[in-house]
Amino acid sequence: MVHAPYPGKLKFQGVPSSMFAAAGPFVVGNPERTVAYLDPRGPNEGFYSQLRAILATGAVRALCVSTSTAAIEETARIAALASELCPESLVLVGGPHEDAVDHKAAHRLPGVHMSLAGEAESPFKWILEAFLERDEAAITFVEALSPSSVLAARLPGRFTVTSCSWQAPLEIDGGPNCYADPRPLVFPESYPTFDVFPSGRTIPLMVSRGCSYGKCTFCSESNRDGGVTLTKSFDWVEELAARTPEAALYFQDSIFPGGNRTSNALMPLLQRLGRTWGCQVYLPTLTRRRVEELADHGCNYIYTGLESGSEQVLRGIHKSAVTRDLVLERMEWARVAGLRVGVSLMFGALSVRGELLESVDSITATEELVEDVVATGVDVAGIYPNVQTVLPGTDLARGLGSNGHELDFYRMPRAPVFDGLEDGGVGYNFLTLAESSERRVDLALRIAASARRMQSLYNCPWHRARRDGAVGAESGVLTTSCSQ
Ligand code: B12
Ligand code: SF4
Repeated sequence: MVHAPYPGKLKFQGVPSSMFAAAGPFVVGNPERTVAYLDPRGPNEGFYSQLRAILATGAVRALCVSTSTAAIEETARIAALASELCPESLVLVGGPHEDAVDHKAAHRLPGVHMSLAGEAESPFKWILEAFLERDEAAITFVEALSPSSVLAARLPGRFTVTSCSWQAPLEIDGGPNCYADPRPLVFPESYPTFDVFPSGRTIPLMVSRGCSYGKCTFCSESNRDGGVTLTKSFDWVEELAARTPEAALYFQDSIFPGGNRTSNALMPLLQRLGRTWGCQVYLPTLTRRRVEELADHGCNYIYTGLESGSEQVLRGIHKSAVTRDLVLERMEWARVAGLRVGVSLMFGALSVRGELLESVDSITATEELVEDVVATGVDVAGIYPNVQTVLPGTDLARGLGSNGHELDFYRMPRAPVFDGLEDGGVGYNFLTLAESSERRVDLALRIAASARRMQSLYNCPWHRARRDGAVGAESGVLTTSCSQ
């Protein structure tokens, strides 16, 4: 399993939860097989020589790649390497890019035999098992696999299968996915360090899927149907924590879920564990009581997207409830409760029609908002400036498409001026979308300068470690030692 390297600046050292979720049922169901993973984070040459060496051993029967859109050119490079070094091995691609994009990877990337979008757990297991039980080359296997044989397997979940030897993708609705619970089935060999927490290690985990708000035009999360799925039980959180004593917990759910079940079951459990923990929040739904509840149960860090200080920009990206007054009120509550905050900003916003919403005035408004946040006295762990990147499957991408900007999500344009930002150096944004004008270039320089200032003033040690290149690769064998 390979988590395709992200060629920009990584916001978090999380665990590749998408990839682990896809692989979980296969790993659990095939204990005699070895499933190894590589998570290089960035596309360094060390990773490619390690991959080359592994593929050249001839021991890899299947290479499964989980890719984001930004990493798609790296995925193409990985598939090409596999074709060259182990042409008989099956190359299977999936992940956030495949889930969202119209043109599927098995039809676009040479060397990819099959790709899976959506709830891939059951088809992933079924395809790999079917391939591994035969002793044949991948191309022979995929050419013999017909859409009707996949349909006949009656696999649960909603997913799309694409084969390089079929004309069109096959969309399947097999009913409820029996693996929808966010409870992890497989685990990495070690966990990363988040310097916002005092402990040496942090366990990233999720107890829900989806976003309770889900309306932001630039976010793929908004387009997932079915709302929020909460885990059925929380007892596994305790087992997970016990695997790494002393580690902090970081809930990487898009938005940490609220409601009675989290208050009555999860919060007391977290308090009992006595670990520090953090989570991601949507400020408009954060009441004063909720802030106190988080702090009283051991939470010491919240991360949130403010995006912009301009009302016009917020309206244009459908996040207008995150007003300046609301932000400052919530920051004051966080200060009183003793919570540290991490703040994400998004410069360079476009409307769904493709008009540039950002201006010198809106940049100034965002700078003022940041100053006002800091002036509340809340403990700011970091300010993370991004540039809006167009992701496939979003309202933004669809709107741009109907306004004459059909984007090829297999080609990632670069904007070196944004390389220092968290997001922006890779992909389509207001600068790389079309011919750039002098006004857009000036604005880009202004954004880059503003972002640099914020980063130098307010960034936490964890950010500095990444900037200095301290983020290493992660690799190992997937284990399943928690009770299932
Ligand atoms: C947790 C999380 C992270 C974690 C883990 C990332 C990961 N993909 O595993 C961390 C912190 C590392 C992370 C980083 C980033 N993330 Co993120 N992240 C998420 C989040 C909130 C949840 C992902 C998750 O675990 N979902 C639950 C699982 C079960 O569902 P799933 O992801 O759909 O996975 C299923 C399928 O994709 C498929 N599948 C997955 N992998 C594979 C592999 C194979 C071989 C197959 C066949 C199938 C398959 O099966 C899975 C099970 O059904 C999502 C939002 C979301 N709702 O998905 C954003 C999201 C995936 N992230 C996003 C982005 C942009 C990023 C960053 C680029 C941000 C940044 N600048 O740092 C980086 C990229 C990292 C990288 N190396 O590629 C975008 C991706 C959009 C896109 N089209 O690429 C999302 C969708 C949010 C958004 N903005 O819209 N992220
Ligand atoms: S940006 Fe955040 S709040 Fe908006 S839809 Fe995506 S996950 Fe939800």
